[in-house]
Amino acid sequence: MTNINIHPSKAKAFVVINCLLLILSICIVSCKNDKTAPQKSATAVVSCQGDNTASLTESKEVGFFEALKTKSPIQIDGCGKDAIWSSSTWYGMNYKWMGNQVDSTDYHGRFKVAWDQEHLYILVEIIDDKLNPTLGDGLENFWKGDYVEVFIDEDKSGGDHKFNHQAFAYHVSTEGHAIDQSTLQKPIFLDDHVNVKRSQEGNKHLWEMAIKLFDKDFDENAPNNIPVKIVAQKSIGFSIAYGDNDGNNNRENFMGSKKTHGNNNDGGYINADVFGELLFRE
Ligand SMILES: [Ca+2]
Ligand SMILES: [Ca+2]
Ligand SMILES: [Ca+2]
Repeated sequence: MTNINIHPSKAKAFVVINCLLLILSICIVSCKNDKTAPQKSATAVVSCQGDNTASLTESKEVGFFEALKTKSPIQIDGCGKDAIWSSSTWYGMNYKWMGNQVDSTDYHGRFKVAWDQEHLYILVEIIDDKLNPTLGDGLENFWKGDYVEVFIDEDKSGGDHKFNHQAFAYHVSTEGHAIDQSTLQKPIFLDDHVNVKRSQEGNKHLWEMAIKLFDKDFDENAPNNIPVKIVAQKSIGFSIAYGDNDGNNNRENFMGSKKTHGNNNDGGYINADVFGELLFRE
């Protein structure tokens, strides 16, 4: 038997180093677990919102908007700090489609649009006094919580799209999902179409999105649908809206980017005829 005498200060250092190694290994494991977690990302808790100025917001009754091309891909982090955003126009999404009149503390919404070959980018700024999770009452109530709805008709054909994919009504949830009705008449996740991150400062919420455009041949059962490349001077059917729920278990207001949106101003999820228009410019 060999006796090893270790100086007490060295023994202390040994214990401290072992503890640090243990903490490091736990951290590495939990980071790995995060990568494989099925949940979509929620809110960025960091304070990172870019445009705090009360810059002019343009409202467009007929819902015609223009997007400028970004020279570099936009970083989707909910921060809105990319260069293209500072040179893009704020458009209003404050036409009351459904519900009672709101004041600017209950709801106020505006958005910017930009593009590159791969994506339509949208920066949405919402003032909302109470944020309710979209899927708090289950997937079947996907339109009842707070959410941003993005309407896209890639070929501007108009027409019925309720249970087909010749146009889309993406219900972008607070949990980061993109939901629309399937051909089997059930809500499904189309998360591959919309990459979204949110940030929050007080009652102001930024939703930053990169959206791939899919045409009428999109097949929800096929693994490899190919998005459409965006080019200058292309235009698409487009509207955007916010469903505001402040805790009454329903959509209390539906506020949109265009003065009217079809039957009862709730025609967008059924008929692409009612959408406005978005033009991609250099
Ligand atoms: Ca509200
Ligand atoms: Ca279409
Ligand atoms: Ca709300």
